[in-house]
Amino acid sequence: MLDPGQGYLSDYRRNGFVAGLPIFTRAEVAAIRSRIETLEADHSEGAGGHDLAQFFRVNGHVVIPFLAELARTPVVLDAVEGVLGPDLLAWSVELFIKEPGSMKTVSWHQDITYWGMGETDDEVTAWIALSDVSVEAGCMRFIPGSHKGSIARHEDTFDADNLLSRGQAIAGVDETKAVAGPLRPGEMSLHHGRCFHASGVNYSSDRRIGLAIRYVTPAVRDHAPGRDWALPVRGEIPAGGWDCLAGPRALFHPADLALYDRILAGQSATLSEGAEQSVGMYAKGEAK
Ligand SMILES: O=C(O)CCC(=O)C(=O)O
Repeated sequence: MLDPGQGYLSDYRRNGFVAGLPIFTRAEVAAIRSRIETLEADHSEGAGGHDLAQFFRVNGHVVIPFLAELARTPVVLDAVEGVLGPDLLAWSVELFIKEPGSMKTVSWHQDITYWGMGETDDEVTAWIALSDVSVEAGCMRFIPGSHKGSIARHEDTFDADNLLSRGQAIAGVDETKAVAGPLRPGEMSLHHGRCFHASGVNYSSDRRIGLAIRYVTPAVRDHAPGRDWALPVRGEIPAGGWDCLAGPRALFHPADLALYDRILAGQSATLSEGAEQSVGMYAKGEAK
């Protein structure tokens, strides 16, 4: 387990985020990145009516075995266990890729706003840099302590250059209080589901690649409406609000693709609640 004496837990609790935790060596990062880029080279068309970019952006762990494996990385789970306790599920595995020269950004938001999890403290994102995620490359910025408040009002922008599904944004964030969380390749940040965060354009000459794994505890959906799915990754998962996944059978296995569709339909209903236009769930040609 990462040593709580290193201060990462007290930083996380005080600020709602912590950055710079060492997870993968440079060689491990290169191997992971190469697997991602091989998938891009060989399977950009995706499968089952979804292109690869959509799988990368949402729930890739349902159909890509390698992404499910990454959600079980012991050193990541050790760090997350320090925050959430011994019983853990991975709710989503996502890749945030900003190509050099693209105008993609992420507006100020709190993750759990539209996830149907209420205002829980029991969700955390482990975000691992698979490239040099410097300030220049558009690393995340956070507002320290913002997780201590409630969910703020978000406005939908549906901006095509926004990587969020609704382009949702919190108005009036005092950016003078923002703290950047640059990460070297292989380093991780953890952020709380109510911590305000955003990220800017990638001005570097390399792709900026982040692997975001969203972890929850069994208790999170006990009082939430509707269905949702997650992958048990550590400890004991008592009967609760989650439909549990075992992980994909093989890359793009037809049964897993069918499950992917069901999960997307369920989550899309939750994510779209209150929106004035349809929420694309990152499908090709729709607002990302
Ligand atoms: O990768 C980014 O720039 C933003 C990621 C993010 O908002 C998240 O992981 O919650």
